Amino acid sequence: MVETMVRTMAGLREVNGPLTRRQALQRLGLAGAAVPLAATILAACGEQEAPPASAASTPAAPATSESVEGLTRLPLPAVAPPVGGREPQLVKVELETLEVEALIDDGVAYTFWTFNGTVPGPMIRVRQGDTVELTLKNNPNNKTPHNIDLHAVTGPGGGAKYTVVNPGGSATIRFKALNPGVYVYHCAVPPIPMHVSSGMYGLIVVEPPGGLPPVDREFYVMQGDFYLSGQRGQPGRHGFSLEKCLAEQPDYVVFNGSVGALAGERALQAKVGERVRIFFGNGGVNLTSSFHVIGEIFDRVALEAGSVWAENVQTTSVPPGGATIVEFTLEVPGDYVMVDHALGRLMKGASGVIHVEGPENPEVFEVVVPGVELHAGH
Ligand SMILES: [Cu+2]
Repeated sequence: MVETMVRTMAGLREVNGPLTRRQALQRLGLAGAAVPLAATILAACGEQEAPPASAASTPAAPATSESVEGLTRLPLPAVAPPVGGREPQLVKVELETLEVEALIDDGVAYTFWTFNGTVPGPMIRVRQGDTVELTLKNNPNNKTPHNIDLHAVTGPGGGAKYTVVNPGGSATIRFKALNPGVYVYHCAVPPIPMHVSSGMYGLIVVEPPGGLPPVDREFYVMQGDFYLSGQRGQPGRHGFSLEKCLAEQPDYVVFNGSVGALAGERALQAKVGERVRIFFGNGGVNLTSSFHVIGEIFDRVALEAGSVWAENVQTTSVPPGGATIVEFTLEVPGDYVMVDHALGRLMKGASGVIHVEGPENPEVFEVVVPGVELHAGH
């Protein structure tokens, strides 16, 4: 049996729109909460309150500002459906590389290099023992050759050597998914750090026989660090800074391609009583993530997305080119903020929200005498 799993832009969830800085902060809970949230965390660490991500204190670099009118954030990729209990089969996957200019922050555009126009690229989901036939197309409007290295591939270069395609071209490889787990895929055309840190990464989930245990909700989140010409928050159109990349000093560290990509109307949604699973990957290209959900404890974590599960974990380490699965049950309603707990990166955009609705649960959490509310005013 041959199942075709061709992924196109039309199959992706179009949920993005331009946000003002205040809207983005509000959606992050930052206008009244995300800056205070950061302030609270920093205060708890004995640090001074830092300015928000875009409040660059240094003068803007010249010659990068042009209008970003008409540009929006990238659309978000969907979670691929579970494999279930089926037998191994041939699975066909088609990816297209797209170089696309989009907002990484309010008023700040970056030329992303992508798989299928999203950051991360589409989630590929197969069963252990499947043979995957992967076709990589390079959009004719692109300027650069691209390829793909999948960490789920057993073979030279993870497929990269034989999938280099010029604009307008395509290449196809077949590989057997030998090992279960969650694996990063990425472009590996030199300069590799430029391709990867411009957004060319995604996850391939290889489920074990019988599939992963069912949960109520699944989410797909990837962290990435971005290095721009010009300053963080500087309005205009920006390219890539190799100098900053090699110095490992990103302007932005974000989940799913932009500041506020998973906040406000685009926050992840769940209900009290549900069990959720996050497939979390780190595209990097440089920073290791200390992945944490504020106000939750991971009931179990697939360490480095391998076959060993740890229980009752607060923060899990996810290296560049690595991934994890975290699972937890939601007992109390509210907004739960996903962060890289290297919290300086919070000011560079590394947060996203899980919005949980449902009845209060005073046995688990109750406000007895509230403190004062934090306000964003300075
Ligand atoms: Cu590339």
